[in-house]
Amino acid sequence: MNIVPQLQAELGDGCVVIDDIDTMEEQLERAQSILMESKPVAIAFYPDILSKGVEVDVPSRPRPRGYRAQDVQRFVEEFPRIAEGRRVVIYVGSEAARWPNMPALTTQLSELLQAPTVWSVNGANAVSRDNRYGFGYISFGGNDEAMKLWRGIGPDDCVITLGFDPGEYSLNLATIPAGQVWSFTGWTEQYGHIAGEFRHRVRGNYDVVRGDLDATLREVIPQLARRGVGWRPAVDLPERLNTRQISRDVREGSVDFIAFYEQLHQSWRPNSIGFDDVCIAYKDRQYVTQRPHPWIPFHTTHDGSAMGGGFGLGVGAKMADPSLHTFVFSGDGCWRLFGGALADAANLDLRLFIINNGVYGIVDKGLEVVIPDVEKRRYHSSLPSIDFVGAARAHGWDGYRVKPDLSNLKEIMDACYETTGQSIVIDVPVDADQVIGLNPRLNNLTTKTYL
Ligand SMILES: Cc1ncc(C[n+]2csc(CCOP(=O)(O)OP(=O)(O)O)c2C)c(N)n1
Repeated sequence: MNIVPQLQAELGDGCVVIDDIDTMEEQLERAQSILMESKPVAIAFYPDILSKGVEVDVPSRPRPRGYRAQDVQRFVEEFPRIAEGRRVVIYVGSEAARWPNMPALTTQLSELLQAPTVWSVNGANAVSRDNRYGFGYISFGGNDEAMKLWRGIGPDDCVITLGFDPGEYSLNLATIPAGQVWSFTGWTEQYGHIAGEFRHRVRGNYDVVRGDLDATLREVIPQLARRGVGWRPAVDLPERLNTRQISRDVREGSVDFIAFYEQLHQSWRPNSIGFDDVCIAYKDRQYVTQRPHPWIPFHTTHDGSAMGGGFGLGVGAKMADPSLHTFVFSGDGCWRLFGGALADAANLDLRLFIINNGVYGIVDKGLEVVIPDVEKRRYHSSLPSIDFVGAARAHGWDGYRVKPDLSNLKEIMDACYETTGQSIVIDVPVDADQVIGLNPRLNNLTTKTYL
């Protein structure tokens, strides 16, 4: 099977084919420059290349960093006048999470502008949990306060986007109905852009401030502070970001998934990283925890949304930096897409939680909305159960099953933070009917689209 045309179709220049050993350095340099633009790369080697010995020297060449001075100048001049007396909302997207020190910078900006702040699930990594102006995650698995705020935005409001996640899971394909949007970005060819911009996703005025987000904010914040930012209406700051009542009454043998995530949130230790696969974890974790944790950035796979991708990200992260405590949260359905690869990752010290609810849960709950008249057995969503601890051991991993009352979760987390060299599967029994994070995407879906 030739997968190169498929990779070229998906990644364009990011598909680097090495078919001539003499041009390998050049090709790897090209791959590096694409990665420096935060874009994905797949390298395909012809088989006869793989069998040759070669010395390559491709030194790391960081891309030039900075911001466009005239954009910053214009913003600091115009902002106080345009935003005078108006509410300013900050939206933090995943681009912001690329740069160091962003949690401190976003807090400074929120404080300076007295701006309620929301974030996409990957943008959360650029937000501090101590940001008083934090209203929460929006859209898929979004917090109630953040959703109320975001849905209430209208022509009188201004929005500052730090990065722009245009996808279905972050903006639900909607345009931002604010009267004024300033889009801060250092990227020019982002997914979903038109001519390097997101003007088509904004109802009112749209201005771009170009530059690396950390460099731009380090310039903008002191300049605005000196000039003054004008008057703004007072904002009531929420302490708790959720208001829905969710049943804690779960099927016998299952954990209360809210309590599970609350306890996990207290258990993280420094130098951790987490990945959520395409399962309820990628909407329920952020709903329950509300704010990011400083010791564990989390990345979810909602952009491609291909089940099993979270496992690959976890393997990649661990191989790139073995010192990172690496946690993957996947579903019992997703397992079916990577289970055969387990033996190859047995000695990676990976930690894999299987959120085991016995169904393709997102599909099962989604179809109730999309095709309400079809009887449930035709969803084909129930999954024959697997002994995940047994399967883990059979593949050279260790395995644990979380007790319904969570009484062994502390012991499991202690084991997760021991670096023994052996990977661990943790089976988490969950009741599929305990619906926690919401899925606003469902309202867009019809029988002509795919879940
Ligand atoms: C490769 C792939 N196939 C199908 C889908 C559609 N899909 C989205 S979520 C989902 C169910 C996932 O099931 P599971 O891993 O058990 O997680 P749960 O939703 O139950 O938490 C499916 C089939 C997808 N996103 N990717």
